[in-house]
Amino acid sequence: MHLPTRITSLLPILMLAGAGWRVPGRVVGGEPHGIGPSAGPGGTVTGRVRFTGRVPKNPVMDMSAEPNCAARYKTMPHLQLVVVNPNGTLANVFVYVKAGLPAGATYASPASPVVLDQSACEHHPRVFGIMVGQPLEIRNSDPLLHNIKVLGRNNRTFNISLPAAGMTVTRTFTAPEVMLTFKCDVHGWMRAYAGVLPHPFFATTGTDGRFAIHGLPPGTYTVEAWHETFGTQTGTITVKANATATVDFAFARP
Ligand SMILES: [Cu+2]
Repeated sequence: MHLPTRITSLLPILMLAGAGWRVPGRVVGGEPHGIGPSAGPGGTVTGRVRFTGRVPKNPVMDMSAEPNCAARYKTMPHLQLVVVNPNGTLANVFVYVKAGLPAGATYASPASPVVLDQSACEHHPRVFGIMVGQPLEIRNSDPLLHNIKVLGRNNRTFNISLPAAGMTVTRTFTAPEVMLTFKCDVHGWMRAYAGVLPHPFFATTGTDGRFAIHGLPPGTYTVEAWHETFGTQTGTITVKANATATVDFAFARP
């Protein structure tokens, strides 16, 4: 793996900076990264994803096999299997247009990468969308080895070793797939999920449980909401030009 000289020279500094880094063990809601890339003028689909019922407790991560990770936390963090926001909504829900786009329409993928960071022995973000052909920059911000494995059904499976802080590798995906699973061979608790789509009409809920998908041509669409623990739900929505249509979802503990 090629490591640029500039990064190599920074490694000792990055490793020193990482050595004193401690993160309180708390449930971190999804970042407010919920807006998918805009596809120009058109209608908007927006909504929120509620959670009903008793909030399940996420198990504590077992970092006993990796003291270097455990040392980063004052108290052990919890798995992020279900992240319910204080307002009763659900974070880390991937919402996307599943059907209804004009037949034969194609959409250019952005040149700007989506970044998947390995930080404090977790993937960040945990749930995200990316277009077919769009670069995914996989980065290690920890001064220890992460081995990122992608388990694809439609895309080729790969396995990337990033042994030091500051290392990055870029990959692209060739086919739509909802969802691709990312794991780390070294740290069994690490998980991330990517929705790979041939269009830009997707978003992920964050700390407010909301999503917004912009730039849809007028039409009737099937919109799907995916959650790693609760599965999928679909809704049907009609979008008019320059107008906002709302579709809400609600997941409950089975
Ligand atoms: Cu790892």
